[in-house]
Amino acid sequence: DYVGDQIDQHLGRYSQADAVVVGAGFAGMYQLKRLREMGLKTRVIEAGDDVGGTWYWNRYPGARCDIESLGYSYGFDPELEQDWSWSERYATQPEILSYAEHVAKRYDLKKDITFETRVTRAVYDEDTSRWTIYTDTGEAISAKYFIMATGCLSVPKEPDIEGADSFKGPTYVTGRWPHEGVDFTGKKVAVIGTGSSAIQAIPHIAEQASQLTVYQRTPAYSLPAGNRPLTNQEVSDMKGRYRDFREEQKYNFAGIPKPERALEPAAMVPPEERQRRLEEGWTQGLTGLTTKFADALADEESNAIIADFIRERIKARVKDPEIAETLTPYSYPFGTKRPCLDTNFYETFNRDNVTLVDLRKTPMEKVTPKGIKTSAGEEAFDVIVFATGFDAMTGALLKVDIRGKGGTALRDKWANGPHTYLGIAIAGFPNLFTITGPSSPSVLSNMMVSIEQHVDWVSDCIGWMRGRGLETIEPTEAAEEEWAEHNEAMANQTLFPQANSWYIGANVPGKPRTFMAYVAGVDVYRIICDQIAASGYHGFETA
Ligand code: FAD
Ligand code: N01
Repeated sequence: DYVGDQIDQHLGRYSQADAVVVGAGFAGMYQLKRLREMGLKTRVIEAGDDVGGTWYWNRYPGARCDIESLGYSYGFDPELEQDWSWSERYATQPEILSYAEHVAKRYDLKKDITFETRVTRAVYDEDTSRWTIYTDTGEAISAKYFIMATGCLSVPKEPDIEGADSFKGPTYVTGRWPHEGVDFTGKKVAVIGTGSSAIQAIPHIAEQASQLTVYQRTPAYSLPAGNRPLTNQEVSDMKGRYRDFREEQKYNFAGIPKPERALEPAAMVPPEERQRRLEEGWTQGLTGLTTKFADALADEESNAIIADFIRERIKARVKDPEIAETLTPYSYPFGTKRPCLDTNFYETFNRDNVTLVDLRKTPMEKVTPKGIKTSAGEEAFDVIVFATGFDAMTGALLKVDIRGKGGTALRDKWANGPHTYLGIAIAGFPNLFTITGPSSPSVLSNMMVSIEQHVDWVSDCIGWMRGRGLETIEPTEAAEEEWAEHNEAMANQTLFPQANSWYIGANVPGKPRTFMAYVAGVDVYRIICDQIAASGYHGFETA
């Protein structure tokens, strides 16, 4: 590395910036805008060849948002929200990507973004209090502030199925879908997985493929999306009250103001009223059912009322009772893995060209050159689609070799699971900030709301430091430890730890199991973050 550095210096591939931001998804784009407005020379480095992050990479058929589009958008500029109009209740991936393009153009962001470039390594120098950030194109950038806006769900999980590379036909990963699309017409297709991505893609693939076989390990709880075009009236009503709505988003549990969370636990709600609430919640999207009882995610009996209701509805959507039973989830409480919204997912299994394989009964053995082998035998396919998820929360952070004070590797520090202060900063890694990092509410919320809150907090913190002539900021070990304990205590008051979810790293073999999101809500979390800033950054050390 030393020799490489010397060569780079000699060739002049060292550059200077005030801040380097990694990632040009919604987090990196807004971070660039904020820092640039503060007068910082900012470079954004992005692996893809355009902006949009998640919505750039996940181009699989049926990909769309499951937070209502009027709320899944930036709130930082009252003019931006007036000059963009969403067309459907839940926006498609292409529409969200064109929104990202629109934002990039409006604020002229691309001039400071270097595309098709991956950050591979970052080293903190205690003598200069600066980071050197290295890229796979041989550039090294020296910067005072180093911001990882690399996404919670941006690194597809490495295939953990034996022989995954041996298949002779084409394979596709939902999170790295080809830009030109895939034509499944006349093909015999296998889809592995039944998480959110698979649930969106399967109905579309089934319409094209001659034969589709779905390999399911754990059934999901999925609710009907009830997607539809938005009326002009709905759009203009929201435009009339957007400013109020943005405030409601900020001080709501999940950044989704409607429906409001009930205050009573299920036990206090009479049976008829329970039923009324469940039926109402069924049509109200992602948080429709979890908001119906105050203890929906904390009490097993309360949760079971909701789960039973969903199970009945799933069974009513599938004609063959055996297939219906296989698709019905029992092994974990509702909401402890991220719930899904679907359009015709369950009905797809009523089609003659679709088969469901229950991997709990006939476990996956391997992928072969011809197809897939389970304990029941081998099946040949033309195409395999891996909808097997992501190395979530820590994947993108740990892919970069980040070295803090004393040369400590972040990978070593996090060997037993990620420790951060507020999900934003890490002891021993001064001036490094993580947008929606582990131990922040991030993935349990409307991420646009969480992203904006983090970017604003980080930008304000940098502004505060500059105003005082401070060079560095980092959390104390004690503050980090206290935050970790608080996180764990909060998670343990809920049912979340009961599921083998990606929230706890259970989906990636060998990954340490810790609950990686802050469960107390974005409203509570925002207040904590604001109070910490107002106190002069309690829990941080500055120099
Ligand atoms: P990303 O959009 O993931 O952007 C991170 C960027 O960093 C990527 O472009 C990546 O290429 C780049 N990057 C990473 N590492 C490096 C590196 N080392 N060098 C250079 N570049 C790098 N959230 C919701 O709230 N509602 C939804 O409905 C919703 N739907 C989703 C659907 C899908 C299919 C997925 C995968 C996620 C969904 N999410 C949803 C979560 C979504 O990730 C966030 O809403 C949001 O888009 C994240 O933005 P981000 O900028 O933080 O990260
Ligand atoms: O990934 P997942 P995803 N053998 O991890 C199965 C967001 N998102 O890409 O549960 C066999 O949820 C795995 O089975 P199991 C959202 O936050 C949102 O679908 O591990 N099967 C599971 O069924 C979401 O939660 C939207 O037993 C294997 C599936 O693959 C997150 O992204 C759309 C396997 C993976 O499901 C991730 O969703 C898409 C193996 N070896 C994504 N390995 C919206 O709608 C994994 N599986 C907004």
